Amino acid sequence: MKKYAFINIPSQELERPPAAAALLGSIIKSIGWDCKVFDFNLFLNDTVTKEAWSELEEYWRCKIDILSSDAETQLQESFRKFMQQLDDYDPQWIGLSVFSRFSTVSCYEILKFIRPRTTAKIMIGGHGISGWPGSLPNIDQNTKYDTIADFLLKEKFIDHYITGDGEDSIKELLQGNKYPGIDGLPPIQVKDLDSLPVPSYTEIEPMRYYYTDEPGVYMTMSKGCVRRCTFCNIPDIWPKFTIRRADLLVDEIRKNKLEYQVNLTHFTDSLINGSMKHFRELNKALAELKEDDQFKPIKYMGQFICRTKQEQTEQDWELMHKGGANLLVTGFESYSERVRRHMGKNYTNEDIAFHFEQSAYYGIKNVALMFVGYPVETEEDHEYNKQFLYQYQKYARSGSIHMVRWGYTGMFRDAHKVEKPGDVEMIIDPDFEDKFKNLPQGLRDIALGLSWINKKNPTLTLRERIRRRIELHELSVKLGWPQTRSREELTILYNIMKNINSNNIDVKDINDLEDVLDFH
Ligand code: B12
Ligand code: SF4
Repeated sequence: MKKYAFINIPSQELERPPAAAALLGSIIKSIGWDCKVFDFNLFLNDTVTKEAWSELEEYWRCKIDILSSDAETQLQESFRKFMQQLDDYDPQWIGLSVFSRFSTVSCYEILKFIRPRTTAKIMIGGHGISGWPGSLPNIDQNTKYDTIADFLLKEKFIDHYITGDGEDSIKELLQGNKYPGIDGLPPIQVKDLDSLPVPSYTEIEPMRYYYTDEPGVYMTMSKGCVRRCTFCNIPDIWPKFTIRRADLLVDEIRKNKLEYQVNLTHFTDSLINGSMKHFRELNKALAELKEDDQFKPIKYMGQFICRTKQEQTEQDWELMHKGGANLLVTGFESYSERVRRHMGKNYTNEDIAFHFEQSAYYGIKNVALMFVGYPVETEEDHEYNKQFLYQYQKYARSGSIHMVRWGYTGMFRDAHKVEKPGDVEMIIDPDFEDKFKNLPQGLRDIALGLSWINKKNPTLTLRERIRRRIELHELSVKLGWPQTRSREELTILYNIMKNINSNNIDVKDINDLEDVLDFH
């Protein structure tokens, strides 16, 4: 029987087992191969000191360009031990899962170690592989490559790569076929979510992870989105909204409870209430399951859209409560209706009030995702965001609003995508390369994403966006709003500002920024 080693790599949360490994592992087995999942992320965490782990996390996230000799030694030692496990398994194929742009540095480091020491064929996949190759540290001559995957293939670190969904393409590649997504062919979405095998956690049991409250697993109910908000890349990645049958989801939830003692399902969907019909069906089936005492603790979380009052009823909220809705990560984006309308989000502030009221009544928590410095945002719109913090402070204090996230201040992969005749005409800073030449390479595409100005709203400079971002941060702290990922975002903004040449920002601004970095 042919053997495949599926390797999960940093940087990824240690909260739950990696979803791609559990799913693709089962898919590989479904074609008659043996597949063993190795979570190198967890392995590394177990084998290096706390200090080295923190430093490595900074390295993966491109905050530092070089490792200290101690961290480097520990990393190499960890690779050596890990290689022993791989050798013991002796696979014909190795696959690395590159979760996001923060996994590309680790991918490169691992390949540098593994490639000369194995005869197995190597493939990579995951969202991170389409990143800009220059974000890898200490690579100079890479402008001739389109993506990290392209660079790694042409420089012979890998034999193949798969972009986009891996469910169908990985089977095709292993069976020697050409298929969309493989080695640069444009990818297509997974064909049928209902016919996929159930993910397996045998080698990555949820109990072994560092969960905050209780063990959980990720689960995909749908891909794509029913909306097309101007700033969002989801419709580009998954042009079609596809959804998996509710009864199959409930079967999997039941199985995860019985086999792995898992109560919490974290849906990976762009939005779990994309289809109200399907969402009602799911909640109804979960509510029935939860009538049995052993399944009572079952609950779920996921990304959610705020809907208008006409699209929902109070009974929907009651049903969600009965079905185990626990945490909704909701993209409200802005408290200015004008800004939201431009984005393509057409609910009113009254609808937001209804959403929070119902959430609070039924004990469902929210994470509010917000967007500071959207290209049409004026000072008046910014004031609305401040008002949001005052108006809903009671929910933030009571825990019904679990956290707020203010984000990076308008970071676009393709700034021209948000253009609309009349009010958005984007200009990318022509001096970008020169201004940011001292920036750590890994932050370059983030900085580039921020280096725009809307010709129709020219006072909204990067500096002004960051000022608003900091103001909202400070007000959130003052009013007792818990925040998520603030440190991460502000440190990156700080690094970017610090490395701008002639940016007209005086030292005081930077010191102020440093002050706010010191928070909970
Ligand atoms: C849940 C989630 C999170 C969670 C959990 C993250 C974790 N596990 O550590 C949280 C909220 C913490 C998070 C954080 C981040 N995330 Co996130 N996240 C997601 C989300 C919603 C689901 C991911 C998931 O588990 N999907 C289900 C599994 C089965 O799919 P998958 O891992 O993508 O794998 C599929 C393919 O990529 C491919 N594949 C994967 N591995 C392999 C390996 C091989 C060999 C092959 C052939 C194929 C293959 O096949 C799989 C099946 O189709 C996605 C969006 C989405 N809907 O997918 C964004 C997403 C992955 N995140 C993204 C980003 C940017 C981030 C952050 C960098 C954000 C930030 N600025 O901090 C961080 C980085 C996290 C980290 N630890 O480094 C981007 C990645 C884009 C990119 N090019 O980098 C996405 C796509 C969102 C987006 N709209 O752009 N994230
Ligand atoms: S609703 Fe959310 S996931 Fe869908 S397009 Fe808008 S921002 Fe993206």
